[in-house]
Amino acid sequence: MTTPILAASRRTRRTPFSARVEAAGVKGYTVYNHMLLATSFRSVEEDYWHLKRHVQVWDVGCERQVEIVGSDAARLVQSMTPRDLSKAQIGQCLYAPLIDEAALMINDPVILKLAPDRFWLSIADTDVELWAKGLAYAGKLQARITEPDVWPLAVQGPKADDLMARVLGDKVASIGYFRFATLAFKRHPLIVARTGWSRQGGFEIYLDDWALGEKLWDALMDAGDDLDVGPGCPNLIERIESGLLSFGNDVTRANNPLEAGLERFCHLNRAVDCMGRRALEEIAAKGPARRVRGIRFNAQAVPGCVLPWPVKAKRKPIGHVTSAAFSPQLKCGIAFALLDRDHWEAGLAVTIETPEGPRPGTVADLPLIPPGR
Ligand code: THG
Repeated sequence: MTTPILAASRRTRRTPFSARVEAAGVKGYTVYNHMLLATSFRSVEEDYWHLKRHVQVWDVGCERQVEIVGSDAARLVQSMTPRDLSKAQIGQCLYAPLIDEAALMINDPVILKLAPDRFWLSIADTDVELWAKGLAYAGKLQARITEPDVWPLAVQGPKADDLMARVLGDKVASIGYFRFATLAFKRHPLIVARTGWSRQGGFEIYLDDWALGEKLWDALMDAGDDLDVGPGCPNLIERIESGLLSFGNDVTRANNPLEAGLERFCHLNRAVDCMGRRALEEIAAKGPARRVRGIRFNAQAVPGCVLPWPVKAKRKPIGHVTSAAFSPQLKCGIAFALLDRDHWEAGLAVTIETPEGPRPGTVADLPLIPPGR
């Protein structure tokens, strides 16, 4: 069998860090927001241990920014999410589900409030720019919507604070969780946030000057020799252990935020003027029909392969697995699964129909590994 290759073109856009990612020996890519995103460097499991022990630099330039500016910007952003943004502060990052009029998920970005009338939606893999432009046009809103030239670079892992201080100064220590500040790199101001798609701690640097990309990458790599800094990317094992949902995999356009387990970001008891409010209230009143849950299952290894996999209880279909991996820490298979009501309680015995045959498992709460363990 020949190994399929991903043919790059203008549509699979590169980032200012792409040449460094290639030089570092990237082993695989996925496509995210029409851009290349690395999936492993050494192996997913080696990358996992390195991320949990040291510090990694990730090219997450594919986390595109949808910039919304104007006198109606705040109103437009609020209309897209059930999370209450009325008390959001400048300098705050807010993880927020975006929903349509039927309360179905559009995306799950991190929203950065840059000014009272200026926001960045740091998006997952759907075309939020098109959605927002359509809403602004139809609603005759004063809002300019663009995808600016900004490419986030994440620095993740337990030694991220040390490495960041060496390159961007001691001020990084004072950035709170889900807050951002503007710091200088070679006299160029950059937005730096304490966020990132792992639970190992770290930052994201929002690079807005292509020419500085390789200089920033090299500065981080050169400053961290003794910290065992290395290239990395969002890690499948770590993110399942930590309960970080992947839009398009674990949550899709067919799901609402209550099914996704994002009720803590749905403020239906407040005066939130969100277009999906009515629909979401109806779903909340009945309770969601299914939910994203964790599963632990018997396995020595979990090969990367085509999902979803059926999940059964007492031989009856109750849902499907949307992401799976072998957890070196828990020493078993771990998965996200979308499970029907009445079959999602923790401890329920299930069977997962993997491509290699049925495997016994147990439903578990998320995250599968609580923070700090
Ligand atoms: N960083 C930035 N942009 C992004 C991502 C990111 N865009 C795409 C994707 N990731 C969006 N998805 C998520 C999912 C979860 C989180 C962040 C982005 C996350 N969640 C915290 C948690 O679940 O523990 C909750 C955060 C909170 O309490 O507000 O971090 O990673 N720039």
